[in-house]
Amino acid sequence: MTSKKTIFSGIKPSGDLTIGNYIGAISQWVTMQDEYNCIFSVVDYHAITVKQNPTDLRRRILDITKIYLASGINSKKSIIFQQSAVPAHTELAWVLNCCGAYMADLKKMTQFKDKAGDKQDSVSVGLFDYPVLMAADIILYDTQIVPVGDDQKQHVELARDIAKRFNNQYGPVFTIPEAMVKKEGARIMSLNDPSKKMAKSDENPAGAIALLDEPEIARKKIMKAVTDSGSEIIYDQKNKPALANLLTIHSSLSGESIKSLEKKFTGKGYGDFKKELAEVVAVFLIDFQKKFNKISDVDAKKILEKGRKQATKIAEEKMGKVRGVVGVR
Ligand code: AQP
Repeated sequence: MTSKKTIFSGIKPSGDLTIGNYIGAISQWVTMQDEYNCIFSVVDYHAITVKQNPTDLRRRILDITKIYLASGINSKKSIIFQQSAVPAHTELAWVLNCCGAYMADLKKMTQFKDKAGDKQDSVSVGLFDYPVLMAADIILYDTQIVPVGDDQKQHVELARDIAKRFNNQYGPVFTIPEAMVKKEGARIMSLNDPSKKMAKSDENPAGAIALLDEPEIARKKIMKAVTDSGSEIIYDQKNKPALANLLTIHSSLSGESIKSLEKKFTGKGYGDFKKELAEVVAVFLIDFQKKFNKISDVDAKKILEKGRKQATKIAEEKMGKVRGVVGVR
């Protein structure tokens, strides 16, 4: 590896990827490829923290790989690989469970509380422990920067704490990572409920636009999106959270600034704005899906295999050190 800083990030194949994943994560990664050593993973072991259909899971792993490529992740510049193909991730997660992670940390994780709701005693141990596997994913590669949406900041903070504790006990084995969160589009909200994040595993598909949604269906979802009271097109996160979310989506996909959108829609209403946004989203999806459909499963598998070899080399070297300092094989 060169003297460039290292970036690691990933997405779990737990549902169909949304424009939230694209705006908050993938589009940011694309622009970082020249400046950083980039490692992007399809983090499939994270997906099985909740029940998955194996056939769908296998399909989604390839779809995410193709989505990375269609978005502009270049396998000549970046490592693209499937997490479960590099066993060092789960091995390190176990070591960190024992040497670095505390129950109290995990109990504080808001994503766990949101996902488990009132079923905390009957969800899988994996759902509770998933931030430790995420910490392993990150620190295995001496990652310096983790580009994530704002919802994942807390997990990166935890990875830092775990790495520091491990280093305090065993010496300087791991680099301490930092989260990098984009200012705009860091959290795209549900189209039904602006207080909830747009999520790929949302049970109600009307709240999210999937990257592989039919453009006509996406158009209808935008037209049906909830709006706030009043009619003026102004960005006001506090009083007009639904409109603020739609303006962010428009600006992120069209490249037009929110200020210029406010100006363009002065004197016009929500209907006019939604119509234009529906068009912006449909045009984006048509173009994106054209690129996606050009990539075959065979090509995606070849890229994952190349990435597996590259990632294994780095990960095994680090695991060798970890096993040594801990005192196992
Ligand atoms: N709504 C969002 N807005 C901005 N960024 C988002 N991300 C996810 N949703 C939004 C970012 O995408 C990456 C995906 O990470 P993940 O799949 O490992 O986990 P996640 O954050 O739990 O994603 P989802 O879509 O919400 O999945 P489910 O519903 O399965 O839990 C991260 O960088 C995240 O910040």
